[in-house]
Amino acid sequence: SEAPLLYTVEDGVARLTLNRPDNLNSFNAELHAEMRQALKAARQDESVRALLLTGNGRGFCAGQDLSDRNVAPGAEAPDLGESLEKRYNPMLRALRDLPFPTVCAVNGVAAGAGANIAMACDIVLAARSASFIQAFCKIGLVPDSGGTWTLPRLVGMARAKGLAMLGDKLSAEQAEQWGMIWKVVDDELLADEALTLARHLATQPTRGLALIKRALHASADNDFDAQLDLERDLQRLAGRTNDYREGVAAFMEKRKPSFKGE
Ligand code: T3D
Repeated sequence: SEAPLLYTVEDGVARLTLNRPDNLNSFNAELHAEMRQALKAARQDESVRALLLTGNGRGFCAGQDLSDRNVAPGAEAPDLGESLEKRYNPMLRALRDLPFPTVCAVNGVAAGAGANIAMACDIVLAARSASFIQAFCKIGLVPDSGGTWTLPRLVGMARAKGLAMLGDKLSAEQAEQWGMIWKVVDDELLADEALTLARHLATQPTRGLALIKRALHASADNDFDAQLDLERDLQRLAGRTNDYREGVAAFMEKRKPSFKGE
């Protein structure tokens, strides 16, 4: 297919596949528009209880399509602030705020915004041959798409600075060892394992999982005391869900729970 993004919903999983393989699924205006639509559709579709993001071809995503930027001598400088404000930032907010789990299957190189979009997902699996590159510094830019927030929290400031200021390629295995991603998977198993994981998550207590995300996201800016208060508030909500009732009942009756995401 020629569409820059493939979107399907099956078994409670919205699958988004970046599909500009000839330039490693880099983002142009068209792909941005389709991502915006797909994230909105996934959020609004009540059958969707998990999202799976991946890429077609040998790369996951090479970030901004640099062939879309006119840097000829004498050309007016493009307003990259506007690009972030209008395109990247809304995409990252929409992705991170989804009220169900997001899984990223990093099938190949993830560079620039591509690396940081992956890290904005809840669970990141990467093919053994995949890699992560904070490519921004090599072209005079700043890591965006949340990278300056995500990276130091995942790998610590020393490693965040090294990655962001050197732009070295980080192997998937190193990324796993550093706690930047959840897990490395053999290349030929990645697609299946990621789909199985997303399908599993789509059968779990969706509202509880959404509250877990809220709590963990908020922890970055809260002290211990504030976080205890937040846990109280969110647990109150979780305790009112049908899935909590079902989970406890199934445990007591020694049977498998059947969660409805309510
Ligand atoms: O502008 C704004 O809106 C601000 C926001 C910025 C967000 C950002 O993401 S800035 C960072 C942009 N990305 C990069 O700087 C990464 C550029 N790409 C690379 O460094 C390398 O391609 C990779 C390390 C990712 C992969 O290297 P390799 O050797 O495996 O592949 P390759 O040969 O470089 O790339 C394959 C093809 O994809 C090639 O095209 P060709 O020669 O076959 O016609 C290459 O030009 C194209 N490609 C790769 N990345 C991009 C790209 N084309 C346009 N934009 C790209 N980002």
